[in-house]
Amino acid sequence: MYLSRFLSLHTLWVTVSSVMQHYPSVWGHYDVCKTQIYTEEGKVWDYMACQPEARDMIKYVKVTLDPPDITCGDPPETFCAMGNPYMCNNECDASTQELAHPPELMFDLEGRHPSTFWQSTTWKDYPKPLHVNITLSWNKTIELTDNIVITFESGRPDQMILEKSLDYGRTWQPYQYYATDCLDAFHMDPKSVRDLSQHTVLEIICTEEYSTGYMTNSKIIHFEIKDRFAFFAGPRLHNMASLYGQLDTTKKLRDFFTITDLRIRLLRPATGEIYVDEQHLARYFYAISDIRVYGRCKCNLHATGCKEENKRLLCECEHNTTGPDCGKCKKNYQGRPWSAGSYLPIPKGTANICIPSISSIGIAPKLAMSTVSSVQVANHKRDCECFGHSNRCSYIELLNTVICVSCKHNTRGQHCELCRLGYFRNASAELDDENVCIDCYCNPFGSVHDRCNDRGFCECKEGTSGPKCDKCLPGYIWHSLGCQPNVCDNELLHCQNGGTCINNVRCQCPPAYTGILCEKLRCEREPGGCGGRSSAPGRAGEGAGPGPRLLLLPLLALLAARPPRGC
Ligand SMILES: [Ca+2]
Repeated sequence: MYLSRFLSLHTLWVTVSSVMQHYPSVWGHYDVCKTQIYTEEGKVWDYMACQPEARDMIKYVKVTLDPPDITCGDPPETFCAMGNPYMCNNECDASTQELAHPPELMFDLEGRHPSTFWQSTTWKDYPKPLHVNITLSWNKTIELTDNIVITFESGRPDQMILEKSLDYGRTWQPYQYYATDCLDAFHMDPKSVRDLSQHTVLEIICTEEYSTGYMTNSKIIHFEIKDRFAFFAGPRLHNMASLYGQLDTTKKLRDFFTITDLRIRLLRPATGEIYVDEQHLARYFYAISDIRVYGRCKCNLHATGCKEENKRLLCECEHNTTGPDCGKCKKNYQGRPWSAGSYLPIPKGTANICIPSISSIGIAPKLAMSTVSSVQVANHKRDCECFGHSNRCSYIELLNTVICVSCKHNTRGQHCELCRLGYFRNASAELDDENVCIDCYCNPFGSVHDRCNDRGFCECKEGTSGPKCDKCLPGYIWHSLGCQPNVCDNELLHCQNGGTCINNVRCQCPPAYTGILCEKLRCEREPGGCGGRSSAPGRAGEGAGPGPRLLLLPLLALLAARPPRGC
């Protein structure tokens, strides 16, 4: 008794602890691309989805300013103090280190006092706009993992657009608009990221939160990555699995957080007032002390390392992949098309490794199709990936590919990843579940065939309805062979000449009438027809036609021939 209780507790603990070790509580898993495991075939590699750690991406950035001569100090000029706009004897001089404000001071180590900062020329050409584009380029796709933070030394600009590029600066899309008055500046209603939801998370908004003018104490502007993550992962990002699941299945969402370049478009400096003080234009300029961008190299879940080589970031690709983003299979590893790794199933994901090209793994090329075990194909089962529905694969020379054979559990396809005809995908089961495919159960009489769509709906014959085609549309009635149109009803198809509709399938006609709706005189079908008698063929509604009269004649003759009562 005690022993069995102990054993069951022990079993429970083993189960719980094995589950626990698969669910790391911190964000930062997917940090291993492969491990060695022992199987009956010996030591083999077990592969999993992996990604580099998130880090400070500013170290690797290249900055470009447009116009190129927009930095102050060449020639030297004076500007008004940040805290006191009427003290206008500060100097910017590019040729003197202490008085110069070059762009690199936006990216140096902060924390010292006073801050180091880049500064533009003043707005001396007013009313011509003071426009500056600051472009940050990585020459590599980056996935953002934390807020973009820009710290101004001047007041935060009255108007600014943060833009992103995904194609190395060829095309740009807005990320967020910033203005003291969104409606006036960009014809947009002001919004905060907190006004968004899971469904509107990709909306590009204009915010007034960070543009409160010259005299405000706060100097920081955010682009809120974490608040957007929180719509999926919860307020403290405790459910990253949910976010990863969404990123895996929604390309648009993944692309939203992916960049190669950022562009800060400064459109109007902080004025702090409605009107620009034209007597003191040295009050107006842009100055930025710090820009922070955190993210990770995008390696398509095929690398944990990302190194700088010849001033360019490159993924250190695993899983037999190559390219700056591990975006293709290595030479001799093109046994199937390249595919990005997947975060699913949580927590180890799916590696989708590139497998050796068939010619490089010693399969006899003369075979048009040969059934071989996974071990023969490439020495480990990974090349025979059948989601547990088969353990046998074939090599098809013509396609130069390996396919699963004898897929069980009603599956089919190269990796037993599809359902057999007559079955549909169980949306609540994983691909490796034995119950992944459900029988369509199409009614054999009501359906065109036994196949159904991905929601289990069958294709119905005329007059038939219902997901399984086992119901009849109005005007139809189920016979032994499916739905047939009603012969008669009480609406459109009336039985005529006094006929009665029986179960919608036939009219029971008076003896003198015949036809589907009792529309014909029976005598019309007899030899000689209806003779000289009125043969008005039964018109609809003509219940009192010649028929009843014809019936009455012999009856009256019979009555007349009867002897009087009482004799
Ligand atoms: Ca700085």
